[in-house]
Amino acid sequence: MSNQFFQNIQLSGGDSDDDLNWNGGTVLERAKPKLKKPPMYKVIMLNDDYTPMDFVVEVLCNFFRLDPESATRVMLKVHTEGSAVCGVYTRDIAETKAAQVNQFSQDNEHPLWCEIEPDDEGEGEDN
Ligand code: TYC
Repeated sequence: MSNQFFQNIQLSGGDSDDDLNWNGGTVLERAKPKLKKPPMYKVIMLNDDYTPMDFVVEVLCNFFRLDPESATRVMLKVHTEGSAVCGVYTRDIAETKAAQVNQFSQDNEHPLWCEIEPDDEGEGEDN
């Protein structure tokens, strides 16, 4: 028997005469679950010279569920450093959030822009 929970370990018989009545056997050992964490993506917000600061804070509160204090901190980081991470998500969610922000900004005639990039942090630390 071998499945996702157990793996067979084959025990081979030795060559010595003492082993004549034993021709090997099987034991089951608990297998490591083969679960992989999904690759994660950062949503990165870019600075521009035109979008009003309170619009950026509103976006960070509404799309990234930040409280007003954290949203203000992230907005000021983007403003002073050029970009900042708004959140880290699976690929689908990161793409959706970036697209929603970019559409909402365009609808409101602001050049505010988000993009996504792979998050290398924590890679290869499954199980
Ligand atoms: N730099 C903008 C201003 O001075 C504010 C701003 C902050 C714009 C963050 C975009 O992602 C941004 N009004």
